Amino acid sequence: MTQKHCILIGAPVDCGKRRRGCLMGPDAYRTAGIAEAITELGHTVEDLGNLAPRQVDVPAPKNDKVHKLAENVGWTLTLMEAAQEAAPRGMPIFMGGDHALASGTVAGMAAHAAKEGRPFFALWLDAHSDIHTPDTTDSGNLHGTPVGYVTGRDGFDAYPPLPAKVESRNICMVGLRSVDAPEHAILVDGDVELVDMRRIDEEGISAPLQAFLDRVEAENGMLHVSLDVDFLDPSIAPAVGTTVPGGATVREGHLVMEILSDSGLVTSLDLVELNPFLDDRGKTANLMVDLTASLLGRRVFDRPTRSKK
Ligand code: Z70
Ligand code: MN
Ligand code: MN
Ligand code: MN
Repeated sequence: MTQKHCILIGAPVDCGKRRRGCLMGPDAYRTAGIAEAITELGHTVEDLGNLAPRQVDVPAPKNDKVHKLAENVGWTLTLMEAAQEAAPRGMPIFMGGDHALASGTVAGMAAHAAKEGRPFFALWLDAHSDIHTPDTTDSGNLHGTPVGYVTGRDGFDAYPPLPAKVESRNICMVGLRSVDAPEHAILVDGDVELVDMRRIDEEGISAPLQAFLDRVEAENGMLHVSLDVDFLDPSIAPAVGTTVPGGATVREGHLVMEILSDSGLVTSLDLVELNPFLDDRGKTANLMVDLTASLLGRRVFDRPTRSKK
């Protein structure tokens, strides 16, 4: 694959839910050797260190369950700006941090794509759909809302105005197995591409992914990948606050990353929801780094591997 300049951006966001620990994520990825794994593949790496949220005042949320609104808005501002600063220079890799960070990274990357005059697509690898709004969330955890924000749903008045709305038909969610009722209601009437675990079991993970990538390619789109640890099965990726059984296997995870790598379409990546406090001797951090390496071209063999008769 062609050489990339990868820009590591530490986003120790821990305000998107109550259970703490994701703030240690960026350093766990560094400890697991993310920079070395990338340079080994022939790419260059720059590490911007860990960012901090902008300090902002916000009005009290209508829904009093909402947790740490001001800090979430502050991170959104910081990361929206960081994405737009980094994107013209290389491939940003946002090391989370919980999934609330995607409000900033996705909005920022969408703004960058709009500036380039290219359509923007997002691949959401997650057990959850994260399409709540601050009004519909029952948990009050804003890591369940980034897709709601970037698609321009109502209820985000405290957040910065979106520089560029993401078209819901340009989002593909893969790995779904935990969707709340208000999210279900939006999704069944909408045009987000939905690949739940049943569809993966019946069709395999490659066919629906390839169909989405064909669209991205046909439209010369930019593609952001948002990888939530809970996309993976908790038996192989235990370092996550919300474990949902029945997730992707090691092999499905790598296959997705290899197909993405072959496509050459990915322009930015989030690594989210890693809680190193819950890990088992670094196994989840190591797996996330291995998946990143597959996305950036690591292979056992280049295809085809069948013997030539
Ligand atoms: C649920 C909520 C969520 C991630 C959990 C869960 C949301 N829909 N997102 N883990 N990444 O609380 O809104
Ligand atoms: Mn998520
Ligand atoms: Mn999730
Ligand atoms: Mn809920």
